[in-house]
Amino acid sequence: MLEQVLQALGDGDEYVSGEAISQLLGKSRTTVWQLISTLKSKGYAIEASTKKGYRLVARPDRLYAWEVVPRLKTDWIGRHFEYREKVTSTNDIAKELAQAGASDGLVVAADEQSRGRGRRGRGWSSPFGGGIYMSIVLRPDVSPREVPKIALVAALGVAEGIEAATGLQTAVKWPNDVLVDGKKVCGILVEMEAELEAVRHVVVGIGVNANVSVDDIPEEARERASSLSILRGSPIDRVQLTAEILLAVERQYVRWIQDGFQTILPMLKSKTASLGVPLVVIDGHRTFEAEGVDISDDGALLVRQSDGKIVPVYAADVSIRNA
Ligand code: BTX
Repeated sequence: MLEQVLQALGDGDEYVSGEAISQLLGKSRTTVWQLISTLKSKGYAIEASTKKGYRLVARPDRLYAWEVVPRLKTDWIGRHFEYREKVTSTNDIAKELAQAGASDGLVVAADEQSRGRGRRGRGWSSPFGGGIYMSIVLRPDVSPREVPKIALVAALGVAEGIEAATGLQTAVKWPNDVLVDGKKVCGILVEMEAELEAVRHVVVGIGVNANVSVDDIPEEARERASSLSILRGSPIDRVQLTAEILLAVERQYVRWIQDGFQTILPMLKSKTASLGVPLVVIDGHRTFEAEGVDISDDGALLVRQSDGKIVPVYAADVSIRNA
């Protein structure tokens, strides 16, 4: 119903009479007035004039489903969009919904996370309204061994989406970060539930520092991380960014499923900041210096150790070493 009132109000160029909205909705003037009050309580600035009616002056910077869904250009990802103001972690909610049978492509988004998660038990700072915190439920018909590739497929999509929405140049840091000007602006956390040979569902959690301020980036990460608004020098429209990211992630995901990882690889390699540069690799308990050489057909990062030997790394933490 709120969505319909917003549609009736249009882009706010003109006043729309209460009578017109009431007719459009088939509801009483009192109901229209109540809906307008609800919209105001959700952050919409609406001018009311007894003679002219209502005029939408400003929309809140929120990831409400009725804001995001009309701007989606995807075929199926995000068409079912669950917005929550504040959650522990969108990955947790997405996982619960997936276990309860949520369909392929469901997106859970929130404006704040109290326990945003990174990889290996690390945290992801998720201040209110600062970032995009969302999780996509996917049900790919692939073997669980293939699933780690999804982080790369998603990272490529997010990188493209950020470029489309902001005009900033992006790079992918293997396996799950997106960088702008060498700074981490996005992290991706892929979690799955699987049986021996079949994937039940995958949850792709995407955290993007859109309008996050420096103070909200954990101190230990400040040197290596930033936000899109800081790097571009102007605020980011999170709704538009969300729509562009979902479109590009869907495009790359569909290419991977239909045409195979090889079709993604050239693009991925050309966008990967981890190749041809000195790296520090933390692989389990082993930390070593190496040079990024290539990404293999199975998504591993191939690195040249100091003894010249080229080895694959699969689930490591890799940082680019300042020469
Ligand atoms: P990661 O393990 O690669 O990165 C986590 C590390 O990054 C932390 O240890 C910290 O040093 C640093 N860090 C924490 N918060 C930020 C931030 N906002 N910006 C930059 N650096 C930061 C990356 O893990 C995966 C993150 C996924 C986040 C999404 S948000 C939606 C979904 N829900 C959820 O709980 N996680 C995912």
